[in-house]
Amino acid sequence: MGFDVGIVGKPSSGKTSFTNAACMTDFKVGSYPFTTIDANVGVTHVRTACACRDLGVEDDPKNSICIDGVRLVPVKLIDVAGLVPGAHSGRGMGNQFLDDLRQADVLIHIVDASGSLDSEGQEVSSGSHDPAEDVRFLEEELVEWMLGIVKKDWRRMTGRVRSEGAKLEELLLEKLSGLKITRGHILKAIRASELKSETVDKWTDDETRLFVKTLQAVSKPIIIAANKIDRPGAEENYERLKSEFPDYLVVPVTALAEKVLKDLDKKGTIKYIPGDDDFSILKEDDLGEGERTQLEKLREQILKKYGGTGVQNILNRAVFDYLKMITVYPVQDANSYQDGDGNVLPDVFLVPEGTTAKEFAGYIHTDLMESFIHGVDARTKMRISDKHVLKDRDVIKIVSAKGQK
Ligand SMILES: Nc1nc2c(ncn2[C@@H]2O[C@H](COP(=O)(O)OP(=O)(O)OP(=O)(O)O)[C@@H](O)[C@H]2O)c(=O)[nH]1
Ligand SMILES: [Mg+2]
Repeated sequence: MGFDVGIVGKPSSGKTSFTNAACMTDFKVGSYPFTTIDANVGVTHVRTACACRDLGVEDDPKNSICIDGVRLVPVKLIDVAGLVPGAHSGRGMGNQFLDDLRQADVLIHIVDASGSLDSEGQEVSSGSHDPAEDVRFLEEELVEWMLGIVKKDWRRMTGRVRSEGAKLEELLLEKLSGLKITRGHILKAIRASELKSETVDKWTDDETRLFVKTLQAVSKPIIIAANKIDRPGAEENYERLKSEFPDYLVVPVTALAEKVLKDLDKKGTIKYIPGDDDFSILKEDDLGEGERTQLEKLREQILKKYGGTGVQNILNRAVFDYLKMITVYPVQDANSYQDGDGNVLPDVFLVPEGTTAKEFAGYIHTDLMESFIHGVDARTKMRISDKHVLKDRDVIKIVSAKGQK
């Protein structure tokens, strides 16, 4: 199972900087709008406590990384072109970037919290732009985009529901499946909007819009990165964003600081684990006087104050709080926690909360689900049935009729 996080926001808000910091990529960053045109795709990680620690074993991670008992699980980021008001009707880079977001499971909205860019990404004097406006217009654009897709062939579709008794959710599913929208998302959105699918031909424009807005919130929830938190005025705006949008998750972020720390860690100058609220200096001599002062400032004014640079924090919250994922470790030997090649706890999967043992087998391989016999909880060595609901950090062996994993 892969998870895709869409990185969205107006031009120059720091989307590519965030992606580079998270993925250690080198995509082009620039202080002028529309530096990014074609989407950049990178791989980063969410962090969780690794099962190796409580099992007391040394692990050999394959599909992920383990540093000092912290397991880093890969997720994909899609960094798209900047979005300007009216994009759905072709302004700026238009709709293309929206199409790049089809595969996203969750969106991180990179907001310039310093308020020094207008809604088109052009520099204005610091603090003169209200970032709350950006939050509103981005959602508006997404809803318009989805509405355009839903409304296509609307009359014919609603006619089929009325005269042929076709199911609205099935017709919508066909239209929207390319957007990673599931039947569950559609049903949830109809319910939450208090609408009836049988009478869809009588929905008013406002009701249809409400349904699409709910569908967007359910299928591609937005969380907000108050980026450039290191800049003057950003803290105030961050506080205001939190109080103006109590239903959103707003996380203070500095993509710039995260990149600095990771680069120094890569060089071996400091030790910094992404998401930590501190670092240690390993090679004092590699740092000039100015650099040391900058680093100390970063430690006090960012890491200590906000509990980290926010890059890792927002990714973790997107995957674990919003998408409600848990981590499960498949093994072939329930006693040694190894795969067939002797690797201890080689893989970890992100699966939705509520996943059963049999569904988990399906995530590993379709064959394994089809020939599923039972599972074994490697922590307790107990047999588990197909319907057994897995917990976070479970270590599971699947026993199937077609060989095992
Ligand atoms: N101070 C500070 N500057 C940042 C931060 N993140 C990005 N920047 C700067 O903001 C400018 C724009 O960064 P990009 O990452 O290219 O922004 P973008 O959103 O990808 O822009 P487009 O691709 O044009 O839409 C660059 O000058 C970055 O150095 C941050 O956390 N703090
Ligand atoms: Mg960019």
